[in-house]
Amino acid sequence: MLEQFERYPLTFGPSPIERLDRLSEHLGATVEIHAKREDCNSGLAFGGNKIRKLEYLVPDILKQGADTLVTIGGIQSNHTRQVAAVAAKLGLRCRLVQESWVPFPDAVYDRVGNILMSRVMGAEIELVDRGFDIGIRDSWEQALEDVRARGGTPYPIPAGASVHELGGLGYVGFAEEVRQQEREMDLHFDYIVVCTVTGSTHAGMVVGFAADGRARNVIGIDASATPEKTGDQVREIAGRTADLVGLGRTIEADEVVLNRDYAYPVYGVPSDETNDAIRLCARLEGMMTDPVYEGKSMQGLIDLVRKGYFPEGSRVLYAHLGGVPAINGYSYLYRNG
Ligand code: 5PA
Repeated sequence: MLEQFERYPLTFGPSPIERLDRLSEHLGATVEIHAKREDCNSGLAFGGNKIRKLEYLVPDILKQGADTLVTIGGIQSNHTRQVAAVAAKLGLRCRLVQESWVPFPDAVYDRVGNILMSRVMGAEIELVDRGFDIGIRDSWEQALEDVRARGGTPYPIPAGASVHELGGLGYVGFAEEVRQQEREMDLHFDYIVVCTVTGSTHAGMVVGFAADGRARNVIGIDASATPEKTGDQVREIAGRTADLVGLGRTIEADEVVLNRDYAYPVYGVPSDETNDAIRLCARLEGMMTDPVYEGKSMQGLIDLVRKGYFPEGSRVLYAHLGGVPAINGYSYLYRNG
């Protein structure tokens, strides 16, 4: 579906798929859990899901002759760190708006992890004291204006690259990559579990897996705690991306499955159950997840397996989308492990 689109390679190639045998056994061996390691997909500042999305934006960035990438996220945004890395790799400037999306009081929250790396990679960072919202923000539009006023040519990348017209393509590619890996591994995944916030990761997968009838088997775990808005955005991006790639049919509203049970208490703050899931996965598999995104989707995966949501014998693919650097911003919470 993607032959007609240019892709600028930023990843190592297909991300590895790993069996999580000890986690599967711990949960009663009723299902076989695998992880697709998008957290190890690139050498660009620890990689993650945005790198895969940005592969389809870079040709447009270069075509437009932009000199500054301008994007937005929370203080511990993984997206902004990945945009900073791509800007460095391409020799472009980077302007990041980092808002106070997470009410988290750790003393080092705005010093370590993602924001530390973005600073080291030379991004210009503006801290803005505004709360969480996945929509288009004035602060970001002002940053674009500011770059123009200084004589630069900005390239606008919205939060998570999600509502960018090409933002859904990367995860259509993910589905195609999984199909190829299934052929090589001679197996078939019955379910895909993915963390959802700004929506283009999930939306791209819905379109990609719609091609083989598995869109409803992509289980989005909301981590935004604003699931109405996130769900609408996933459906909007999926519809638009289906047209763009020529899927040949529309996406039905019920093909977007978004579970809202694990995002509590709010975006960016882990519940006790999220922390239990992070520790369990770390101790059984040596696989780290973070308190904002993947810890919540890991909690969802574990809970859904325990509840018998997946029929016995199912193969479940957990999409590990990255995000571990943010755990440094929660240093006090995990001071004893
Ligand atoms: C993010 C997003 P989507 O935004 O495409 O729904 O992806 C959710 C997601 N896992 C899942 C990780 C590790 C993520 O970083 N992060 C955002 C960020 O600013 O980092 C866009 C919100």
